[in-house]
Amino acid sequence: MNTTLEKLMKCVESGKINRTSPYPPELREQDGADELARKALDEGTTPGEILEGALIPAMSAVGNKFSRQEIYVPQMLMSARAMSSAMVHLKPYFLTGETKRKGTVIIGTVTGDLHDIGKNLVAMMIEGGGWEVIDLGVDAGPDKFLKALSEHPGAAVGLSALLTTTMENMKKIVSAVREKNPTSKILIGGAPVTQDFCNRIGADFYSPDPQGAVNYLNKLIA
Ligand code: B1M
Repeated sequence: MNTTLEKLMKCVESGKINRTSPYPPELREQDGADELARKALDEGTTPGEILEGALIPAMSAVGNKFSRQEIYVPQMLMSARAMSSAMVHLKPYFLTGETKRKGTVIIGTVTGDLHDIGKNLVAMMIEGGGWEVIDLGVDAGPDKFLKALSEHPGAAVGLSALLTTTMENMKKIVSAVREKNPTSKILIGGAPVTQDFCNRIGADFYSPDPQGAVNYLNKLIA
């Protein structure tokens, strides 16, 4: 692996977004994920190599640390932001189809629910895992998911809910998706959601944290 990718990986893991980011102190006034992703491209590293060689392993390490409760939400958010600042440079190559992603995931917080901090984290971790993410935002109901699925046939669907009242709305979305797109996999999460609830509404997978969602998606294409 070349040194630019090693530095990029370290910046994403430690949440250093760009040169002006003060954290971590030992990297102060050095390039961050933003500048290093640009540099790697200028050196001739392909977007796929940058994703596979730096961003995915860094986000995977961060996700696993979070699952083991070795780091907290703010640290994971900083890493996700660093990853996003690198992704800005890679996105044009994905949009032209020059570089392929693993697949597409349509994600949203369900009908009636405005909580999006956890959903955004999950979306960023999935993107960092090499997937294209279509984010429907908050208060997303069956119609929005079906419309997005018609534009991205075969995509997986991710549902998030934070309220015991709105988690019940997941069932309607699961039924609508099953009826029109029976092959689409549906994963769910959010603080009040449980494995029992997942079984009850007929979703395919429940994850309590972002890395579990990424691992599940990766297994689908393994
Ligand atoms: Co609200 N709120 N809130 N709130 N809020 C809770 C959820 C609550 C537990 C607070 C409480 O009473 N103790 C409570 C719910 C009670 C219940 O239903 N059992 C509650 C309530 C009642 C409400 C309102 C009804 C309050 C009111 O107006 N009376 C109202 C509802 C508005 C609505 O949605 N219609 C409301 C509003 C708000 C704010 C707008 C003020 C704000 C949201 C801001 C935003 O999201 N942009 C807010 C917040 C911030 C919270 C708390 C404090 C924090 C939620 C959060 O962001 N957690 C929360 C109390 C708490 O949790 N301490 C609370 C951090 C986030 C990283 O975790 O979202 O769980 P989380 O996501 C995790 C996992 O769950 C998982 O991965 C993430 C990272 O680990 N995950 C997935 C999430 N989605 C996943 C999807 C997956 C896989 C994993 O696959 C697809």
